[in-house]
Amino acid sequence: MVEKAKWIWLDGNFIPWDEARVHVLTHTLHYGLGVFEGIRAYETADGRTAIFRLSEHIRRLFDSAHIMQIAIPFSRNELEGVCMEILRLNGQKEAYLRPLVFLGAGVMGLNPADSPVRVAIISWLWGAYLGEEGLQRGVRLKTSAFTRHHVRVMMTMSKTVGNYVNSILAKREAIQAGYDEAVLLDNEGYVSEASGENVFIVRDGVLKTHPSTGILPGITRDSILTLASDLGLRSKEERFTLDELYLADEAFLTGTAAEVTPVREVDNRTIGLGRPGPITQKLQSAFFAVVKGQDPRYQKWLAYV
Ligand code: PPE
Repeated sequence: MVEKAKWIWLDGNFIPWDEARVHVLTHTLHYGLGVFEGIRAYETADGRTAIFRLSEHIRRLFDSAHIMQIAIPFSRNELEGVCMEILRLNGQKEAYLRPLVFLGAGVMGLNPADSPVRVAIISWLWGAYLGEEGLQRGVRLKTSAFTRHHVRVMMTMSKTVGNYVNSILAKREAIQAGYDEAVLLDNEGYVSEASGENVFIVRDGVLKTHPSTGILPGITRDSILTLASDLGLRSKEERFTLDELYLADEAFLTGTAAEVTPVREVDNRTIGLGRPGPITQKLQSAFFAVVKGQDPRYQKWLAYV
């Protein structure tokens, strides 16, 4: 269960956590058209709090809404300001921020043109998404029987609420089979993404990840590609097959919630030596140094509260 904080921001006001309720006619509850973000704020080494890549996340929220033809009744600046303010009001040094844009109550049926657009921002403490042990020692993945969204079925660049039913089906299937996380293939059989993360492999020192088409192009994925290049590592944004994943020297997942989580096994095949490899470890520590404000080159990615 999520640990309660004091305040939630809803439609322009901070209200007590327990009062942030919605009507059962809320359109998004019925049909899944809504968009959201996940953003992390970290306590930096000097004791301050910084939100990681805040403007990129809020920009993606607006991009998601644009794709879905939802007009957000606030500006990007306003929502960035709320993300800063909610951490102060809730007294959170570290938190996961969840902006959610949803269609409110009133209209039923599949033309939501007149639905009120509502916006919430919630902040709570979220530890290691795939477990502390997973973050340290690596997780076990299962290939899902469910195919990831095809670009003619869903808009994959939009972080749309309804897109996540496919993720839930895959995640639950993996957990029930005793794995930590699901990896999904696209309709042609290439590795696309995990239920809530992008996937990277490393072979002979070269990184590979799915091109940004047909997946959610993660902000963590982008950060890792930048860090890798600055560390002098070669990366390719190229599709790869499941056998390539099995044969990787190293593999890892990236996401705001999952951060940089090593993969130690896929479908009962050990990846590399079955523990986080040297490049994964290097990128993981580079990532944590950046989010904790210890790398002056990436201060531009931090919005200090
Ligand atoms: N793919 C999917 C499908 C996805 O949901 C995420 C984030 C990513 C890739 C990575 O994107 P980014 O966070 O920008 O690096 N998943 C979010 C939701 C997790 C949840 O369970 O809720 C997240 O990590 O915040």
